[in-house]
Amino acid sequence: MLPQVLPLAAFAATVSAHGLITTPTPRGPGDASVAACGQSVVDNIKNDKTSHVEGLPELAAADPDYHAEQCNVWLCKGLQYADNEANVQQYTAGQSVPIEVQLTIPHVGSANVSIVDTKTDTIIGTPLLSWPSGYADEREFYAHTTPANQTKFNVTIPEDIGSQCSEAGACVIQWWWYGTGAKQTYESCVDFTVA
Ligand SMILES: *[C@@H]1O[C@H](CO)[C@@H](O)[C@H](O)[C@H]1NC(C)=O
Ligand SMILES: *[C@@H]1O[C@H](CO)[C@@H](O)[C@H](O)[C@H]1NC(C)=O
Ligand SMILES: *[C@@H]1O[C@H](CO)[C@@H](O)[C@H](O)[C@H]1NC(C)=O
Ligand SMILES: [Cu+2]
Repeated sequence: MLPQVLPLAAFAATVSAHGLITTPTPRGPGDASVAACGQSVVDNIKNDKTSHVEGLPELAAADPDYHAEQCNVWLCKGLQYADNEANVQQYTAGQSVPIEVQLTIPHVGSANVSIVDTKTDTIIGTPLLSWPSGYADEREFYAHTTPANQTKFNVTIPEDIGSQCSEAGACVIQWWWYGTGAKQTYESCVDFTVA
């Protein structure tokens, strides 16, 4: 049943979407995410991969499959590494990594792109890129003048990253956007290792 539902869900996402990393392949849902966060969180994400985090904590808490020690919806929307072993990028320290983001509904606010330690949900070093304000501005969006570098940019893997991200699953590149007026948070993650 699921394969027949997926194309429809993908189509719906292009209509109602807010934002998501499109390149490299971002973390997506699967059985491990269901086991950690529950079916209702995963159904919400499958229905619109680009939607906001707000609402997911309540969905998770009400689900009998929710395991608080495994599911943190404020990190990659709770999506689990175990479902994404086929999507791990291999980088080197100092490498410039091209990233593309799809923005389809704007909500002006702040954003950043960071390397996050998944065990502690903390940013390693400082954000690789940061927009303190003015990200996804409605006026620019509808005038088709959104700066290109909000959706297509390079990040540089820090030279001093060391061995913190040598193991797959230990680190993600997380794109995080908060629409101030909408009070909505969007997260999308890329799994990677640095040899
Ligand atoms: C990254 O962006 C989010 C959303 O705007 C913000 O809450 C967070 O404080 C930022 N983190 C850093 C380290 O700038
Ligand atoms: C993004 O592009 C704008 C111009 O559209 C420029 O002012 C800004 O400095 C650029 N930011 C980065 C991080 O390259
Ligand atoms: C990213 O870096 C590559 C290689 O340095 C460069 O060709 C490309 O123009 C950059 N992309 C953006 C969006 O700045
Ligand atoms: Cu919205």
